[in-house]
Formats: sequence, structure tokens, C-alpha cells
Amino acid sequence: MIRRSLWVTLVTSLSTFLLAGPATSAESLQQVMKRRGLSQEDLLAAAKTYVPTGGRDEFVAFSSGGQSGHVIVYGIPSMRILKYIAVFTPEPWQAYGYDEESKAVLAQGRMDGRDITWGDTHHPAISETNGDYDGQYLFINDKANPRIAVIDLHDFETKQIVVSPVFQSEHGGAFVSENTEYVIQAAQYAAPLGGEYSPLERFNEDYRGGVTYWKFNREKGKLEPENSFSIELPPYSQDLSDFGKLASSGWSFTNSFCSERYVGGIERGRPPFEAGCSAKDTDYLHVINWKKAAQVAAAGKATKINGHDVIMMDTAIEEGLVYLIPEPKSPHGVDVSPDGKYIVISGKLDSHTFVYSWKKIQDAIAAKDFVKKDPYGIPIIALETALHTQVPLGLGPLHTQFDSAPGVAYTSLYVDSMAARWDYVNGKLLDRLPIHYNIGHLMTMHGDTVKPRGKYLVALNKLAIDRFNPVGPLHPQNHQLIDIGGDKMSLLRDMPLPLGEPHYSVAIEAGLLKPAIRYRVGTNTRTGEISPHKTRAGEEKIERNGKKVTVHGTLIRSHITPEIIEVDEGDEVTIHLTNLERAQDQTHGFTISKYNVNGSWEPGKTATVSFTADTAGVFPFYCTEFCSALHLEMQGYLLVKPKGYKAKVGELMPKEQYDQEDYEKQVATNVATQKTIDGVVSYITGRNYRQFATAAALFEDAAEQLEYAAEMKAKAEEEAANGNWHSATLWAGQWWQYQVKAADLGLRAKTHLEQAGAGPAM
Ligand code: RUQ
Ligand code: CUA
Repeated sequence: MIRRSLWVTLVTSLSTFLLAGPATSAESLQQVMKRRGLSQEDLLAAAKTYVPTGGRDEFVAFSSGGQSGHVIVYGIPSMRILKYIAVFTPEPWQAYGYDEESKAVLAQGRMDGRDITWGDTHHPAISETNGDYDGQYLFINDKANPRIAVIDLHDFETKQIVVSPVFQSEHGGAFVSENTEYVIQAAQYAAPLGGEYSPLERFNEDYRGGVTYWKFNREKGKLEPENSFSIELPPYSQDLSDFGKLASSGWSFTNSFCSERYVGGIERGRPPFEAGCSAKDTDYLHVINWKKAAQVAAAGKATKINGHDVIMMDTAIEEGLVYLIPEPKSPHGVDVSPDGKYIVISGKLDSHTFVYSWKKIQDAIAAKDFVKKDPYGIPIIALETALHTQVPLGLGPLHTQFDSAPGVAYTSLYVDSMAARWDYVNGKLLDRLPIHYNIGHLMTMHGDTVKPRGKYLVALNKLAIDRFNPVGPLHPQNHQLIDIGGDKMSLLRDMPLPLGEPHYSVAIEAGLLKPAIRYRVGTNTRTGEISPHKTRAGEEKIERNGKKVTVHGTLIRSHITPEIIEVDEGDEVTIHLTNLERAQDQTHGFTISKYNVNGSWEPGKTATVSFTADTAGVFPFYCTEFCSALHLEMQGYLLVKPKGYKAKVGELMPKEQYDQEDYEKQVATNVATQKTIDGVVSYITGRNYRQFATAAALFEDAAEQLEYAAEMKAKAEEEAANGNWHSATLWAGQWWQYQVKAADLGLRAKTHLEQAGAGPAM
């Protein structure tokens, strides 16, 4: 009974721990500052970003995870990492790419019959309603393998991957229209549309760029390839894009580089791409009427390429869907102002940032005020005609984000390693702040919406160099948090990111996110539907059909049902498990040693693992999440019998060892435990605990555990009545386990109520 006394100690020490207040430090603030060499500014920055233990951040950021193929979620201003969302790449903890349900999502991203096990994620986009983030969905692109993924922010899981039917690479995605009607994906490196071969000699004739508008069905939470379309564009290396908003609603903007149409060939003695692609002084901004384009596609005027609607250039020109405007050399970002009246573009190789006027562009289109046509016949509006102003901000300007103050924007200066704050309406530089080092994207709160929130700016830096403790030649990434609430920008904090390389990120007011804490029991989380393999307590079974063995099992603290799975060598085994927990954060894992089987089950989830039992032997399986004090005991065996195995005479399960005395001892313990529990319960029910969400949830969980305890009690008593003392003792032990869990939860609820100063029940 050593284990039992340990339990009591655990429960008591837990409650003492919870009741004791935080340890007080004898050191004064001044002493700490001196010891750690902190300045007043450091302290101020710390105070502006510190979120006390148990506290919450004001904003939640979603950052691209670059080559990791993931999305990184972190809080602002604390810059604490909250989650990695697996998108294009398997991730074992979330079991993404390990259970059959998530494998099916990754399989949607197969290309040319090939599994692609990574992605180069660049630009996340939060779904919008009336031009502002609504917190429902997140989209992100894969630059290397032209794909877009849909993440449901109800559970932060990837639900869908769509593959471009026409492009060989992309970059200008994902960006959403004001009501998330469409998600944009622009090609990057030109190639024949649809993946055909053509020699580089035919670059100008056969190679093409383009922009895809993926139709989003909000009710289903899915992109609809059948209702999506593309526009064929010249082979100009289309780059970043943005949707128009308010004044420029219905239009979208995509810039480009290498409009020189240079094809490289350094090994053939030709100057490299970088020289040939930056020879001209300007590239082209593509101005596209997407609303009209959608009508043109719907009217059947598109050509099918790989079953996908493509509006060919001739049609696009004829229908007045596409216009070009020269833009500064090798541009990167194109960003539409919150009112939709201005379009900001920076050329990496031009020290000016250009502001175009939507009004002037519109007037030029209406008046057919074009200077000439490009080699493919697309009308070109003169730069002077469309330009509102150009401002010398610094060297290597890249991306722009907006402030809550009207007319104020922030632009990253890659070469100067600075962030510039400026007035894009009046063309004035306001402030510059050094960044460490080489800033790429930058991001303000809701900074690309119709309603930027100001407050903070995050610099997504390309290099970290000497900012952190060295960890070898591959450095962490560095996101720097900047206070933009005052007259001058001030640097608050460095955040090392050990996952790279992030490009863009977006940040939403935390209160706009409403993630679930549990699933309806039996949910296939990747489809959101109830799984046909949902299994309730008591419905667990192992079935055989020829060589196929199917297990329907359940997970709940602290056991896996079934605990013994016996198969024959060569059997194909499928295990469907359902996590029956309703309690918050009670995830269970499941692995079978040496079979590369791994899964994660959040409360309510049903998921499936499968394998061929091709190695005979004894393979322990267990829960991989430290879910409870008896987590280590959440175990079982897969027994794979070798071909032709014959049981030896006398093979028996180990002998029974408990008698009536043991049973009675256990029952006495349980009765005593119940007294303690009753005391806690009456304390809680005597208070207005329902007004304290945390306490109420803990109490609810405790009540559930007590129901299980009652079930176990009934089983124990039934066995005892039949004189099966061994079984009766074990069931009584199980009854006690549930009591302990209930006591633990009840005590936590009680402590919470005491600390919160709960009053008497009404
Ligand atoms: S891009 S900075 Cu996709 Cu700007 Cu990388
Ligand atoms: Cu369930 Cu550990």
C-alpha cells in the first residue's frame, strides 16, 4: 500500500502548495537592477512587455515558419511562443502526418504523384469581414511548391491544402479580399502554365506568369478549386500582391520583378540572373479588376488548363481586366492603405518608396490614358500619371504596414537595417529606428486591414548575428518588438525564433479569437465531422476480417481500452481511438514501440493509426502525454504472434493474489477518502462557485470523476458479492483512483474560490 500513502501525500502537498502565496524576495528593485546591469529604459521596456504569470497577451500573432512549413503563433507584447501549427510538414506532437486523418490532409498537397514533406511558408492571412480580421480562418502559401493551406482558428488545425493547377512556383499569396471571397496566389518564376516542357529559347512565347483567385466557401471552411480561376500574365516574375479595399474594392494589385524577361545561363558565359533581372529602371505593377474577372470566368470565357479556368491574356485585355504601371526597380511589397486610396510600393534597388493614387489610376483607366502597350498588348499607364508622391525613406525599402493614426505608415529598410515611420499622404519621413539586423517584413496590429490598431510594430529580421547566446553557425531568427505608441519609436524586446525563416506575420486582437477547448466526442478534427469510428465507453472492440484487424478503443485517465491487442505476424492493424475526456487540456497520446506509430488525442477527438504487424514480438504501447499521476500506468501490450506459433502447455495468466482482507482494507480507505471529498464538495457548493469559470470547470470535471468512481464502486461490489476477491480488490482500487482525481480537482477548485474571495451560495 506504499503507493496509496504516496497519493495522500501528493494530494496534501498539492493543496499546501496551492495555498501558499508566492515567495517574497528580499532583494529590492534597485538591487536587482544593479546586479543585472539594467537601465531605467530596460525596466520600462520590461514593464511594457511583461505579462505576469497566468496573464494574457493583448494580441496574437501568426507568423510564417518559412522552411519549417509551419505557422508560429505568439503573444504580443510578451513575445511568448504559444504554438507551432503544422501545415505543410509532418509534426509528431500534433501527430500531423502520423494519424490517418491528418495524412489525408497532407495527401491533398501531393504534386505530380509525389509526397511533398515540407513547405516554404511565406505569407499568412487572417480571414476578413468588411476588411477587418474576423479571427475565423488563417491561410498561408507555400512558395516552393505552389500551394495554399487553410487553417481553422476554431482549433488551430490545418484542414485543407490546395495545389496550384497552373503554376510551377509562386510567391504572392496568401492575401484575402475584404470579405474573404477570394484568396490570392500569384506566380513567381515564369514557366509554361500547366507544367508542360518548353525550352528557355521560347521563354517569351511559352513561359507565363499569372494570378490565381481561390474561391473561399466560409460555411464549409474550404477553398473551392471548381469555383476558382486564374488570369494568364506575361512572364514577369509576379511577386507580392494585395487586395484593394473600400475605395479600391474589387481590384487587386500584384507587382513583379525581372520584367526584363532574362533567362540566365551563367554556365553558358552569360551574366547571371541577378544582373539580367535588374537591368531596367522599372518593373510593372499589375492592376487587376478581379470582380469583373470573376464574372468573365463565370460567363465561360476562360480556357481550361488542367481542368482549371484560366482567363487568357487576350481575353483579359479585351475585357479590360489588366493594366500595367511602371514601378521602382525590383520591388518587393505592394500594400494598399486602410482607406484603399493609396498603393505603396518600394523598390529594393531604389531608395524611394512610391505612393500611387487609386483615384489617378482609375481616372487613367476610364480615360484610356495609356502611354503604350507591353509586348503582350497590355495597356500601360504612365508612372507620372498614377503617382501620388515618392519619398526617400532609406536604402532597400521593402514592405509597408499602417498605423491607427491616419496617413502614417511604417516601411522596412533592408539595406539600412531600419524601420521608417512616415506620412504617405504628405510624403514626409517622420522617424527612423535602427533594427538588428536587416529587416524583411514588418507588421503592425491589424496593420493591413481597414482598421489598423497601432500600438506595436514587429520587425521580422533576416539576420540575428550577435543578438543572442551563440548556438552554432545556424542562428535563431529575430523578431523585434517596437513601441509605436509615442512620438518616437522605441525598441522593446528581441525574440529569438528557433524555427525559420519567417517572412510575414499578422497580429489580431486576442479577444477576436474564439478557439474551442474540446471537440464533440468522436470528432474527426481534420474534417470537423463525427468519425464513423467514434467509440464510447463500453463499445470498445477488436475485430478480425481475414488478415485485417480493426481495433475500436478509448482513452481516458489513466487507461487505454483495450490494453492487450493480440495479432498474428503479417496482420494489417488499424486502431481507431477516441479520447473520452471532457476536461480542459486532457490530451492523451498513443505509441507502439518500434512500429513508428504515434498519435495525439485532444478531448473528444477520434483518430486512427495503422500499420502492418510484420515483426513478431512483444511491443509495449503507452500514452505519451503526462496526463495524470498514473500516466506511466497508461499502458498496454501489442502481442504479435510469430507465424505458426503454438501455445505451450501450462501457459497461464499470472496467479491471483488478493483476498477478502485486501478488499475490505481498500474499501475502508475509499470510505475515508469519500469523507474528505464530501467536505470539499460541501465547501464548494456552499459558495457561489458558478460565478468563477475556472472553479466551475474544475468542479464539473471533479463531478465527472466521481461518476466514474461510482461505476467502479458498483463493479467492485458486484465482484465482492460473487466472492471474486481479487477482481473486487482491483476494481475497488480503480474506484479509489477516481476519488483521488476528484479530490485533486476539488481541492484546486476550493483553492481558487478561496483566493478569489468567493461569497456564499445564493
Ligand atoms: S517575402 S521578406 Cu515572401 Cu518579403 Cu520574404
Ligand atoms: Cu494519458 Cu498519459
